[in-house]
Amino acid sequence: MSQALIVIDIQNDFCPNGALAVPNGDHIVDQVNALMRQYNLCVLTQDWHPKGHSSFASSHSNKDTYDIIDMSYGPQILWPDHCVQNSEGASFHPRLDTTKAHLILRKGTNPDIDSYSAFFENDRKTPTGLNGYLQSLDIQSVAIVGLATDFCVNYSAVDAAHLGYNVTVFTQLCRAIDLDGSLDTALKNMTCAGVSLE
Ligand code: VGL
Ligand code: ZN
Repeated sequence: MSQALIVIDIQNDFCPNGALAVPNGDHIVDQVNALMRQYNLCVLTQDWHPKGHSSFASSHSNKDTYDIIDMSYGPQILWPDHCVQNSEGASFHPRLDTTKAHLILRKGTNPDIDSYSAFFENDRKTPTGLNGYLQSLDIQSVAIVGLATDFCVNYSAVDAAHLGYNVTVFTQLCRAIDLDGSLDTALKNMTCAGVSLE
């Protein structure tokens, strides 16, 4: 059975001192590098927002970071400006071994829609193309690691399970933002969707 490893958003802005720092986000890098050597197919995702992205609190008047607003596609948490295209914060962590990547998928590029999942934007229907890519290579199983457990890893894993992949998330190789219990909710969502948490 063909397997792929999907490495989610190991970027400077999600690591200590980054704009949307995930506690200990950088602690997983060396083990993720080692894990990539065990897979024949590795996909890296990169959160890649244009300046003024609609998911940034700074793009809305009278809104604070972590407020939730109603977008046409549903509720959206407002984030600090992060992973702005071509910025240092959007670059991969300097120790991440990007030479192992077969595909680097940039997401969140549409100014009007956020994209947590590697498969669909937050409207839950605009595809990123990753499903077609994996299908064309006859991949049936995916393992997922990276940042953050409760947002981009969670959404990617749940979508992958719904698309019919066998999905494993290596939780030790993920780190969470954990806003208002979001980590617990994410772990439950993933389990409900049939994702194996290891
Ligand atoms: C992420 C919030 C906003 C993530 C990306 O990678 O989990 N979270 N953009
Ligand atoms: Zn983002």
